[in-house]
Parts: sequence; C-alpha cells; structure tokens
Amino acid sequence: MEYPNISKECHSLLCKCLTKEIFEILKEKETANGFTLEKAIKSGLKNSDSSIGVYAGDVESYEIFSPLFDPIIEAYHGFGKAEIHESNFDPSELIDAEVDRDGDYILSTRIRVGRNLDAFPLGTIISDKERLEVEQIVSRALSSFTGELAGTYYPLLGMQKEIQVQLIEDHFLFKEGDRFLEAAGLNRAWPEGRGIFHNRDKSFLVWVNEEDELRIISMQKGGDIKAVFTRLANAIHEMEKSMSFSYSKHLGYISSCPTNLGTAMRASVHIKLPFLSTQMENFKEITEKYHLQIRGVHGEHSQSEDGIFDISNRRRLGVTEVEAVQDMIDGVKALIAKEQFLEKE
Ligand code: ADP
Ligand code: CIR
Repeated sequence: MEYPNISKECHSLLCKCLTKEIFEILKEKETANGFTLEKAIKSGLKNSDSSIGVYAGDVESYEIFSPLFDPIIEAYHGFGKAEIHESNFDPSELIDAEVDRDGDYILSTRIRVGRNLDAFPLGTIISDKERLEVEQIVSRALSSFTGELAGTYYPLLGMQKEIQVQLIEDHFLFKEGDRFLEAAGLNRAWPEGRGIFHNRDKSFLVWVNEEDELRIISMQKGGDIKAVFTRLANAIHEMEKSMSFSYSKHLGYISSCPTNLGTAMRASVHIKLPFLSTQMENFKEITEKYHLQIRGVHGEHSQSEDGIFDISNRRRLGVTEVEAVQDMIDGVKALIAKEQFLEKE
C-alpha cells in the first residue's frame, strides 16, 4: 500500500494523525490475527467525512499500531499514554442525578456499554464461524436470566422486516447498512449472527455482533438516570458470570472504535430544548464545557427533530463509569437551566 492522498478537506483524526513517517513505520506490521494498517484506516479513507476514521481488529492492534492510535485516543479522550484506566460502577456515587424532577424536558434515558469477548478478535476481522459462536455464547447466557432481566433473543436472520423497522424507529435496535461500519468490515455476512435480546419491557437490551460483539443497554422513559445506571450495573455483573470481556489495564474495555475504549459507555438523554436549539452557539458552549456530544434523535449521524436532541458524555476513557454519567448529569442540568432562563426571557 502507498501513502494515501490526504486531502485538505478531510478533518478526521485519521487525516490529522497519519503522517508519512507514521505510515512508513506501520505499513508492513500485522497482528497475530492478521490485522493490518490498511484494514485499520480503510473506513476513514473511504468515508472522508469521518470524524475519527479508524477501527481496530483486536487488542493487539492498539499496541502494534499505537503510533497512530495513541494520538487519536489522546485527541478524543484527552487520555495520555502513561495513564491507567479505572472502573467504578457504584450508583450510590452519582451526585444530584435527579435533573428533571417535574419531567418537563427529558423524554427518555439510555445508557449502553460496548463489550467484546476476549476469546475472539473484534468484529472487523472475526470469521463467520467465530461470529456465530459469539452469538451462541451470548444468547445462551442471556436465556438463563431471571426477574426483571429475563427476556428473549431475536436473531436478525428471519426477523420480519416490519418488526425490524419498528424496533429501529422505536430506538431499540441498531440500523442497517452503516457505511462507516461497512468499510471497516463490520457488516460482513450481514445479517447472520446479528440479533437483539430484550426483556419484556425493553428496558434491558443486548445487541449482538454489530459494531462491537455486544452492546449492553439499559433504557426507559423519563429521566431516572440512577435507575437506568443501576439496572445496567446489575446486568453486566450477571453477564460477567458466564463470559469474559476483552480488557486492558491501560485502555479499559477494548472496542472496535477507539472512541469507545475505557468504559465503552454512552449515557444519553433525549431532551427537548426548543429555545436553546435556536441558539446553537450557546448550546455548544455548554456541551463543550461539560464534555458532551450532541446527536440527532435517531442516533449517530442523524438529525434532530422538533427541538429534541440526544445528549451524551463524550469522554469514555480515563474516566470511571460514574464519572462518565456524572459528565452527562452535570451538563444536562446546565442545559435545562439555560432553557428555563430562555423561557422566562
Ligand atoms: P450507540 O448509542 O450504540 O452509540 P446510536 O447513536 O446509533 O448508537 O443510538 C442507537 C439508538 O439508541 C438510536 O435509535 C438512538 O435514537 C437511541 N437512543 C440513544 N439515546 C437514547 C435515549 N436517551 N432515549 C431513547 N433512545 C435513545
Ligand atoms: C467516524 O469516524 O465518523 C465513524 N467511524 C464513527 C466514529 C464515532 N464512533 C463512535 O462514536 N462509536
């Protein structure tokens, strides 16, 4: 592979960080699973509007290709090479989690983590056979869950199209045909091995073999952030009894996209901010200050509708799970205060 032609129009972290020197150092390297630089950068080169542009193939990718991954990780998470990632899932440590007591602004709350099984490479290079093994391990483990977490696994293969479309529309299921994932090899053999588990209330869900092998999700209507976090902590604890997740002391939970390393946690609310949404400069000043990300109402790469936004923590590595959620709580409180101020004006 030759050094790619990087246009000035490309603003991804890949385009910023892949210098000719780094390219030359890494171009012949390969992990034991056969992951290469070419595979790592394919999505970002194909999609020049990427914000990040790279994916990993296994835990070893983050070591072997560290001259490229480290500056990207530092730029996204503000997390340096020598730092250690720590975990804290204790819901009692959340401060002031009731941000919308009267239920005027928050429509729903969702917290998810990404996980990958340590016995397999990541989805970018997993074989078709291994992907099915992952599906079997996860669906079997979940089938023994009881109480609030008890539910059913629904494979995507054979799912009625109307049911699939409705689950996506209702924010429960991943979309199909994402071009960033496609170029990274994450959609190979779709829809085989993909599926969704959920309990009766659809408050505990697990996505299987999408961007990560598992996305573990807790969600419900309204703004009870502590309840959502507590359910997620319990569910992960149960899952860890029958499977082992890929984890590194430095990088925390290993994910295919470097933005998800560490806690791999995205804690979000769907929040109605009709006044603030007409003042994007003020809006963004607050989201920057509290390390928040703004997404549209149908998730990443979607648009907001009716003044409703998906607001979540941006930092996932070098912060604990409690701190990641606290970023969201503090920021959402500030957003609501500003919205109320604008209402009065
Ligand atoms: P991920 O959260 O896994 O990174 P997306 O941004 O694509 O991926 O979101 C996945 C789905 O979750 C989308 O349908 C999105 O609208 C939905 N979602 C995210 N946050 C919330 C929330 N607070 N309430 C309801 N649905 C949500
Ligand atoms: C991009 O670079 O824009 C896509 N590969 C998505 C990056 C962000 N992914 C994420 O937050 N999981």
